Amino acid sequence: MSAADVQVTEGAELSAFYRNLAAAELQPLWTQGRSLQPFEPAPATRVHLWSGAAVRELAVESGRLIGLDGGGDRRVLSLANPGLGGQPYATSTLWAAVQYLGPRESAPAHRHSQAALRFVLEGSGTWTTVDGDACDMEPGDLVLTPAWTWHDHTNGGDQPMMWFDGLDMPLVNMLDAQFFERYAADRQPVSGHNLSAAAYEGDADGLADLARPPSDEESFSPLFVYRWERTDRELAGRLAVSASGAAELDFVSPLTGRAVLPTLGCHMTRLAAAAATAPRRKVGSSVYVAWAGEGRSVIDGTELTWRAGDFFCSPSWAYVEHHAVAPSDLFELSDRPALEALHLFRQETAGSPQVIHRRLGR
Ligand code: GTQ
Ligand code: FE2
Repeated sequence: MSAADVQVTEGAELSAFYRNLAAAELQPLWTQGRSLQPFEPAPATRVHLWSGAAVRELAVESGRLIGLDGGGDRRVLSLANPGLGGQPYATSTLWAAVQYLGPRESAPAHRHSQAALRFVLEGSGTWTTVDGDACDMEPGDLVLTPAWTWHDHTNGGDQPMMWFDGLDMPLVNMLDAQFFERYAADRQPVSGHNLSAAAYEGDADGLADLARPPSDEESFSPLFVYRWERTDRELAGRLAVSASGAAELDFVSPLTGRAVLPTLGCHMTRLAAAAATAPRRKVGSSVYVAWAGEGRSVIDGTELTWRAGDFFCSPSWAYVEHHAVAPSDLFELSDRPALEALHLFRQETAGSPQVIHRRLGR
């Protein structure tokens, strides 16, 4: 028998071995390449911008074409990241969407394991009832519907209402941890209006510094609505004493000083005209709502030009820097609290701005 014959025998034996592995539902690690253990996060999520004007127009059209009675319960358009193979998710861990509620419409009560929050874009006269507390929604307000709280939305006014929804949907679904329940009636009973807001008015306003004291009580904030007026005032105060022209805050629980929800974090950045943030990268993704102003952000070398109303996202471990052209406010939704809870969070700041290698226009 020649050496070549041995090779052939071994080759055939090896092929049979791989076939037997597959038949036994086994897979070798050694054929997988680096994809299972990349040297650093390798997200499928792409840097992307959704034009606010385009989203708004289609949301208005959905209001004209789609009823709430057809079993859909919510008239919602999700921001679908082009890197996620057609899944309706903004990033690998975050659901982000625009919800449209016409005058006198109401979206029925339900609850789910997925935690949700709303950042109000436009309209007035609508409230979200959260476990009996009817929270009025005005532009710039942040409204929480924590996991397993009953929630329904009612537009009692004559203006259409639009808000940004953020949920931990992909994360909870990936963990196979989702439960959903419909309330027996369209609306739950209201015990009062703006109860949590009244309880936490005053000094304990739920807005604190980036560094927050640890606490092991309470999984979510008992304050369900963070009024724009207070957010704005807090940002203005911080900007007034900022040397960089940038002011940032985290929305936190007034009880614990921790993130508003165990899986979702909310952050706000205010920039004076021509001010910028340093390039930072963190584990975990974010979705941004350009709430005011105009500017550009550089995310992993891709420059996005935005103005008020636009939405964009950053993948895990991508360097992010924001540059304001006009005085600007950016609302940021992230999965940071989930990563921190799992001790997977890291972040870094770079010394110099990124080199731009691609531009995404709007
Ligand atoms: O308003 O309850 O965007 O349950 C996705 C799922 C909104 C809501 C969404 C939801 C809701
Ligand atoms: Fe919901």
